[in-house]
Amino acid sequence: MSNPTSIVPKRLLDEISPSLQREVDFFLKWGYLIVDNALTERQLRDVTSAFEDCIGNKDREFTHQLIEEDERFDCLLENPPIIQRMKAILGNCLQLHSATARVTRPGAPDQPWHRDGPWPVSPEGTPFGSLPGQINCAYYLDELTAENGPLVILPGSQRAPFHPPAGHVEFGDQKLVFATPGQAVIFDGWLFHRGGANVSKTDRRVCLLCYQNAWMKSRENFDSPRIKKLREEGSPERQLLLGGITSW
Ligand SMILES: O=C(O)CCC(=O)C(=O)O
Repeated sequence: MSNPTSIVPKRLLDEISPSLQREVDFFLKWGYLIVDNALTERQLRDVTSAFEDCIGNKDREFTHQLIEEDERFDCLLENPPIIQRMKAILGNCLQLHSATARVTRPGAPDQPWHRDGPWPVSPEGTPFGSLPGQINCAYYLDELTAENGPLVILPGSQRAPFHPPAGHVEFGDQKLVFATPGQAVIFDGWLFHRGGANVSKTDRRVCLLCYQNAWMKSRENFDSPRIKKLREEGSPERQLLLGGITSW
């Protein structure tokens, strides 16, 4: 694959509205954002039925190649309410880090606290301004409850210069996120987070689309058949998102 520089955005950041700026400020401070109406009813129906066909009835917990699974997941790739916020936070040079789906079956225990990457953090970043920058976007397809397991986060922990504790101890200022289908929860990959135990009788399903700057290494290798086709036929933005620039 050659590197088509024509797909590189002309500007790193666009002007943003005062209300979007408030969301960016909230995200930078607390490390998460809840986006209402992130999916239309139609998109939610399509994604949920694709999830059931591909993963729900199968004997597996994850797919790490969500976009490869079914075209009904394509709407998650460049979903305007999410991409608009990702660009306002990360800038216009966006690339997909990974697209995953996870099903937490009845009886699954609490996840341990974790961050999504191994890189160290300093609250101020480096003098040059770099921080590990990877933002996850979780679309829960089932309403999160105390029974099926909320998303548990520790707001502000994305800048903590230490790793999360082992296990799933309770923090006094942790937050339980009871997301509803159609919402999206955007969170900094370095935020301490974990999924709660599922003590209900039904599956708990989530799609996780993770974004980063296009100059970072991704987890997706972007060479599977559907991804290649989507990239070849896609807009410059989609080409960049799907790894159109392979090396510098
Ligand atoms: O299941 C959840 O709510 C969070 C999933 C998660 O953090 C992960 O898969 O790394």
